[in-house]
Amino acid sequence: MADLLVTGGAGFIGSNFVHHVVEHTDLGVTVLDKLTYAASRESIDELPSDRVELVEGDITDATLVDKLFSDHGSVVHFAAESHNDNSLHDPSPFIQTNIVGTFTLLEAARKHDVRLHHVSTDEVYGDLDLDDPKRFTEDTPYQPSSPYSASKAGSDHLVRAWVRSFGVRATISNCSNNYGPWQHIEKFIPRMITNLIDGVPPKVYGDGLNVRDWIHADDHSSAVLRILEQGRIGETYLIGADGERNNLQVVKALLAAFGRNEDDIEFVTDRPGHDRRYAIESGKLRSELGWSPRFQDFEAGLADTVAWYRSHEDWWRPHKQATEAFYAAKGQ
Ligand code: NAD
Ligand code: TDX
Repeated sequence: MADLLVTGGAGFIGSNFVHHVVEHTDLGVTVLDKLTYAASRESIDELPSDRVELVEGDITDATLVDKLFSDHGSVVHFAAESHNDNSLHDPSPFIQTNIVGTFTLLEAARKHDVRLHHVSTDEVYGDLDLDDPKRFTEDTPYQPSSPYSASKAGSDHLVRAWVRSFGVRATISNCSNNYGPWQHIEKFIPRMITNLIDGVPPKVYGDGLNVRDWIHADDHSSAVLRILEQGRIGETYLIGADGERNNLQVVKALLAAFGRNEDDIEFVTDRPGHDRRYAIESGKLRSELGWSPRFQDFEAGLADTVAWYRSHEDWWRPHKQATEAFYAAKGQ
């Protein structure tokens, strides 16, 4: 019996988390993943087979979930539809996976008294104004803007209700924007890096002044592991690494890394309902659980990420054309 079940462990952050667990603990891991377009077997293929097992399946499959929960003491739940632009195009899989899927896991956690950590996003809090000195805290009211963030907010509410009504042993974390290896090229940073590799200008939505609070996926992983091991049941922890940058700053850093003119940017159609700014105050996690991020220098982490995409072209190249066709149809 493996110790830990990780849903979505073949996706971007889930696979980084599985690597982190293999490197920093003795735990055995079962990955439950539907292997959607966003997943990649390659991301976990090279991990030792006596430590990591992949089960291909859907978190909305109650029979499969029940069986896996009867065999595992702890679950970390990453599986989700994760891309805002896709949720504006077709919200349906977001409701199914993010809400019905989380419900399915909660029912199994209740039945088998399994410890569950639910991975969520800062987008549940809506957005902040650019000149607002405030950052999100665990007490910020929920005000999601997109079908994606609304579905994640719904899943968070379900987890809290199952803790309070049924005594499920769960914790929640809400993290800011991640970057690092294995991120699908539909997302901002890998899309811009792979454009630049192809000699195509970065495509920035709207005026490019939208702010995201960047954290390396390995720091997100160390925080989740810490919460799983030491977090208080029923509590929510915000995860962030003080990485606020606007999109133009990120793109200019990438242009510099490629030795290109910093004005070589294409401004494209804005995202409907585009959140202006996210910013995380992670004091509770740091003071209560003693966590701190390892990647303190965003520009250095970005340079590592550029190098990773340069050396993993075989992995992303087959998806580039279809990804760009999706955006081109929307003027992006
Ligand atoms: P991702 O899209 O890269 O990976 C999601 C994974 O879930 C994929 O492997 C996919 O196959 C799997 N999956 C999807 N539907 C499934 C289903 N029905 N059953 C089983 N597996 C399914 O996403 P990500 O960026 O790695 O995000 C992981 C989690 O972290 C999500 O819950 C997301 O909301 C949260 N999060 C992401 C970020 C970010 O910046 N990417 C920030 C904060 C929180
Ligand atoms: O081509 C682009 N051009 C652009 O300007 C893309 C793809 C994005 N953007 C902008 C939109 C956002 O302001 O870049 C910013 C980041 O965009 P995404 O990578 O799509 O991330 P975001 O919408 O902020 O959501 C991410 O962080 C929170 C993850 O995708 C979510 O899963 C997570 O919950």
